[in-house]
Amino acid sequence: MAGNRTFTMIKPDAVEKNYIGGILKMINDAGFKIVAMKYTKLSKEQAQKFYEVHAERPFYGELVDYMSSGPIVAAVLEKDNAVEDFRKLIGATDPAEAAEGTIRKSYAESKGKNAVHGSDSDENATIESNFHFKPEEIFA
Ligand code: DAT
Ligand code: MG
Repeated sequence: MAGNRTFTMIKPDAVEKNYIGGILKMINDAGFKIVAMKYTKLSKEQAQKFYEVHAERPFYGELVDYMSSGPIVAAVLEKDNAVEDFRKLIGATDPAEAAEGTIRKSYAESKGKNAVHGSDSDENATIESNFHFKPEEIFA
């Protein structure tokens, strides 16, 4: 059965451009409830660890530098079928390929600076939520 939680980050490009409010509105309007949220900044070491699964990919260094370059918003979201529905809401990795009405179509600037992160599985949603939040920081 699909889980009911996913993890998201509003990335440095979107924070820098004052898109936090617009993105959170799209998230709420799509029926997601915010159950944990933090305005924070990743150290280079934290970004390396968070994106460890991409360590072998050619863009890893660029991704780590970028994700630790400025503040982000980290949040845990709740909704039925959360992971799949949130991936649909954010759209394709490359905003040029993202569908109309998706967050990345509306707010992302490039494949690297693509405004938001969304977990790709229930297992990773749990791992990523635990990376940023203690259980007692999540209020359902
Ligand atoms: P997604 O964020 O859609 O799950 P992913 O997991 O394949 O995409 O990649 C993680 C992040 O890495 C992505 O949000 C932006 C960056 N990235 C992916 N492909 C890239 C590329 N070809 N060039 C630069 N950055 C890339
Ligand atoms: Mg991914």
